[in-house]
Amino acid sequence: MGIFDKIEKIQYKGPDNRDPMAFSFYNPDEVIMGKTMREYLRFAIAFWHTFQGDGLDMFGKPTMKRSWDSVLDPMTLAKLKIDAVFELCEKLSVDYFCFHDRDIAPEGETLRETNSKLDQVVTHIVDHLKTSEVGILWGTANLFANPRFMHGAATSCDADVYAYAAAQVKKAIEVTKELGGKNYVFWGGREGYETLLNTDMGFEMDNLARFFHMAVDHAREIGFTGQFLIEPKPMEPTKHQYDFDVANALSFLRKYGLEGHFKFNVEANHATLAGHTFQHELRFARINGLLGSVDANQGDSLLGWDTDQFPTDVYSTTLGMYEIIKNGGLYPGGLNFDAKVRRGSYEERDLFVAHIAGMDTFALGLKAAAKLIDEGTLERHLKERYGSFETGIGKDILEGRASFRSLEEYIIDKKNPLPEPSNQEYLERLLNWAIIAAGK
Ligand code: XLS
Ligand code: CA
Ligand code: CA
Repeated sequence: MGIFDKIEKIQYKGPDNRDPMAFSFYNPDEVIMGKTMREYLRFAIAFWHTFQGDGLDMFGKPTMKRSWDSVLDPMTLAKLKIDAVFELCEKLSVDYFCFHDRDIAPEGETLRETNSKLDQVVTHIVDHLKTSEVGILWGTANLFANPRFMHGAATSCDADVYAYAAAQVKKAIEVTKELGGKNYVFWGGREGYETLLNTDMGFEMDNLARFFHMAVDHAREIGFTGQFLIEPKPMEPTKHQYDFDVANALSFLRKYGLEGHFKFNVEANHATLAGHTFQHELRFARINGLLGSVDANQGDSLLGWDTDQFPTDVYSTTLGMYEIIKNGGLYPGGLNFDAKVRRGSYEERDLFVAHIAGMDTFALGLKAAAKLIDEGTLERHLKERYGSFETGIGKDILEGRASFRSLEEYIIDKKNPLPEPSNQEYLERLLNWAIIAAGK
């Protein structure tokens, strides 16, 4: 007997499908630009939102109705939810899930006790892995929920808290390795500050770097070969998070000699919170060779916080998939639905409806982005736009033959230069055409 017994495996029914419980665009084995959709998209379910989210908000009580609501024993419940995540992934044709240590097992009095509870659940996951195609995209440690982390973890003012966080991450990396996890994520949790009046920013950032170096050393020591990922976020829960955005976190990695050990897990909602588009953050990571994985969700432009909604904006997923195709895919990363159903979508069936919506939106985005690339207008336009650097003075600049003196000599008596027009409106229309064509 399964948890979602009333629900059959979700089928692909093609673009004309209007059944919320079937795919219109996600057809796992369809080949797009040389890879199957399954290979390009590498979907993952976020354990925390889907199995721990109860609909509680600052103004009201939990709303979610779940089949496991009557199960009271914490360890029985933990194992049941593991059964449920495998069943959900299999029914949705999702190949991975992601978890925090504290999502999958309850805490004990001491870290030793907590670790032993975690081990029991991990053994249960290992049993599932023996017979299932589903795997772990990434693991991580929850270094933000317990009151001990109120002033941060690796940036805490308290050395015992720092030690606790290190021991917790050590165990989380070991568990991720044991489960064959492809990546390990560091999201800054409470690594940031509320006020500089009580914060030694330089000291905290040095300590954070020490922490990352220890993580790199420990991974090497135990032979964990998964990709380490930093997930930037500008704010929330702290006023100012240290890993503000990709550019900021990259300068941190460079300053502390950590580049080469980390890539980025770009979350769409964190990008918009930082005042960027999703595509901007993906592009910035990609051009620096550091686009590792994606937290596939969306925010609400009228709400200034991390709403973690399921992605349904096809413009954004098209531009996102454009970057991902240009990146050659995300392997060993993937698209993790770090998204929660709205408080009013409280039925178990909504978990399926929401994931199907997100998967379909990314699948359509993939098809539209592939059309844009195939058709080539954007690339041609880009080449023309920078064409003046292909010959003459432009070529001299690129090939290092120019100086301020030679450039002055070249330009000083010429007429004021007028660059080519930008064609922005036409290019935006091109995007519409690609989406419409992909939807047929
Ligand atoms: C919170 C983050 C978090 C990370 C994993 O805003 O998105 O869920 O993805 O710790
Ligand atoms: Ca996230
Ligand atoms: Ca988020």
